Amino acid sequence: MRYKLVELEPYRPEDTQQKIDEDHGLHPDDKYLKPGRIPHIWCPGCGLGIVLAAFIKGMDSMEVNVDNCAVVSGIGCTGRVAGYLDMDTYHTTHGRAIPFATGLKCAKPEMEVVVFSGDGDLFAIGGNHLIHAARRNMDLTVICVNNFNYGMTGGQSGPTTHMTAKTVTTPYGNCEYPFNLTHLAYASGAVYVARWTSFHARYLIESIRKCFSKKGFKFIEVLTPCPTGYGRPNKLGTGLEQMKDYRDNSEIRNGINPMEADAALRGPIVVGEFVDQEKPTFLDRYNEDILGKMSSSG
Ligand SMILES: Cc1ncc(C[n+]2csc(CCOP(=O)(O)OP(=O)(O)O)c2C)c(N)n1
Ligand code: SF4
Repeated sequence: MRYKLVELEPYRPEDTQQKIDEDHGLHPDDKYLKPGRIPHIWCPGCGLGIVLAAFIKGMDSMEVNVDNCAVVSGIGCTGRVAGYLDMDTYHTTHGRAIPFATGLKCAKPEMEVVVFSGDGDLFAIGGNHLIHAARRNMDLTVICVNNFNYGMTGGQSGPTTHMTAKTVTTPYGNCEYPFNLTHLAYASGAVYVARWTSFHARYLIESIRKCFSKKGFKFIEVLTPCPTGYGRPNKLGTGLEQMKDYRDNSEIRNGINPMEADAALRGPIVVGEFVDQEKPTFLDRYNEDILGKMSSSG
C-alpha cells in the first residue's frame, strides 16, 4: 500500500483569534487550550485527552497563575500536550524534558514547572535524567502517561511493556521484565508518588491539585489505553473496553509501598496515592548550605 503524506498547515497565531471569535470559548476549559491546534492528533479511544483534561481541571481548581506555570514535554503522543496548552510550554527533544525543566526551575525558582510526558520518553531514553532529578529532589511535578509502548512511533516495546505482551518489536511476546515506575520513582527519592488510570479521573485531579501545593519531586503515573499501538496486538479491545477493564480490575490501596503495586496486562491493577513525605528540595539545600557557606567564606 502506498501512503501519501498529508501536508500540515503551519500554526499561525493569527488564526487563533479568528477561531476564538468563531467558536472558541464555549467550554470553560477552552481558555487553557490553543484553538488553532485543535483538533488534536490523538486516535479515537486514546486516553490522553482525559489526562490533559484532568490536568487542566486540577490547575484551574487550584487557581494556578498560568503566567507562573510552565509545562515541559518530551517527544511522543503524550509530548503533544505541550502544543495544545495555551501557556508557557516547551516541546523538547526526546528524553530531555527533565533536564530542560531542571534548568528552568533553577533559573526561575518562583515558577511551577510540570513535566508531562510518556513512559518511553521519561524512563527509556530519559531514564537517567528522571532518577537523578528525583534523587536531588528537584521541585518538579512529573505526570507520566504510561501506555506500555512507544505509541507515536508505531507501537514498539519499551521499559514498561508487560512480560509476554505483543508489540511490533516483540511479535512472539516480550521476554523482558518491565519497570514498576512508581517503585523506581520512590526508590530514587520522590516525595510524592501516585498511580491512577485514565478511568480514575477524579482521583487524578486530586493528585494534580496536591502536587500544586507541595514542594519537591512529585511523580504521578497514569495508566492509559493506547488502543492503536498496544490494545490491538494484545487484543485488549477498544479504548472504551480498556476503560471498563480499568474500572473492573483496579484496586485502590493508598499508602502501600509502591514495590507491592502490581499492574498486570489484564489486571489486577493497584492504584492509589502511595507516597507523600516531606524533604528539603535541591534548591532549599543549595541556597541554605552552599550559598550560605560561600558567602560566609568570602
Ligand atoms: C533521539 C530520538 N530517538 C528516537 C526518537 C523517535 N521517537 C519519537 S517518540 C518515541 C517514543 C515515544 O514513546 P513514549 O514516550 O512512551 O510516548 P507515547 O508516544 O507512547 O505517548 C520515539 C522512540 C526521537 N524522536 N528522538
Ligand atoms: S498511538 Fe496510542 S498513544 Fe498515540 S494517539 Fe494513538 S492511541 Fe494514543
